[in-house]
Amino acid sequence: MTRKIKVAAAQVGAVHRNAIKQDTVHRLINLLSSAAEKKVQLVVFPECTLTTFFPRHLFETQEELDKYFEHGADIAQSSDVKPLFDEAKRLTIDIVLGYAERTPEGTGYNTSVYFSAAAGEVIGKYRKVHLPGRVEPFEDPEATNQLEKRYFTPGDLGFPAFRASGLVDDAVKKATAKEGESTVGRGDPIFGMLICNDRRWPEAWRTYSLQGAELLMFGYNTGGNMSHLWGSKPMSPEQARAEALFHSKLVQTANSYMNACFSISAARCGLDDGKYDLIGGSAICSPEGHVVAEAETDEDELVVAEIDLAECRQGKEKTFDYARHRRIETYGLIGKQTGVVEPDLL
Ligand code: CDT
Repeated sequence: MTRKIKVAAAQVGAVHRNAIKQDTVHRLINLLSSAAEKKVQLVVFPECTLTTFFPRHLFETQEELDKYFEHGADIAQSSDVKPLFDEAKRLTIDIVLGYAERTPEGTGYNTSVYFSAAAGEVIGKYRKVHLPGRVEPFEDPEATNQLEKRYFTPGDLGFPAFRASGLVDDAVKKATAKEGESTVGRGDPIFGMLICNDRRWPEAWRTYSLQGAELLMFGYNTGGNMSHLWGSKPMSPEQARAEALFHSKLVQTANSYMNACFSISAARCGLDDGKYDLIGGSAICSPEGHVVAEAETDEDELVVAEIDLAECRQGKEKTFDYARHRRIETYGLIGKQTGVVEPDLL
């Protein structure tokens, strides 16, 4: 049995602070057109795709900050972004889009939605749980800030896996399932979304794979030289960038393997405003931990692969057959302790 889908990461290069949102959306539509030419069924766009990565800036007024957020309950109806969703529907391509969400109640979230072309609407929503950086900017004026803890509230939706229809042939549905026959690995594909820093947290991946996730998708904005945040080990900007790329690939390949799922990562990259370096490295990984396709540039680029979700079965049924091998009676600390508590001193 095969469960093949043609998927793509839509990597997006520099988006400057003064970029006009409609122009950026136009770039995304161009990427979608290339995807259609290649018969891609699912495209993943980056974190906060629609603007520059604004948490690096300190804004004086709420009005200035709010220009970077999408307002209203349904992103697919937001006037600036609707053309992208309309085009996705017209081309019958599902999309994942990351954006800054301001709810009608005024809360700010770093959000991704899943738009299903078959359903003609958003069927999945995820709000970033792990917000990196700080509330207050650094005193050093040379430092690049990461003010996500200032501008966003941690996601309140958990890690909700969901199924999307219209992507694989012969998916077993509730109505067609035969009584007594296992439907595991035969229904519509099971998906999950993460956002950037979440990809570094194994608990997030595991919560999805416990729901049978076959494909995890995430966008990211990862600085090439964030020495103020990453640590103090002396490194050249080139070494720091190489290290950031290495860790990005490491967490994606390792977690794909340990959770027996495919993954797609999509970078916002390039030099925003000619000076803020973001790594590229968008990639599609297999459940055995291999990179099957990856970006070659730090610009707008479509990274395409045909993946067969049936390949998840090996890991899910052998090494990582959770029902047979997990020992939850020993993992209690994970659910009840946040920080580190060391053993008593000798
Ligand atoms: N956007 C985001 O989450 N970026 C962080 C880097 C900043 S913390 C040094 C990431 O984990 O890639």
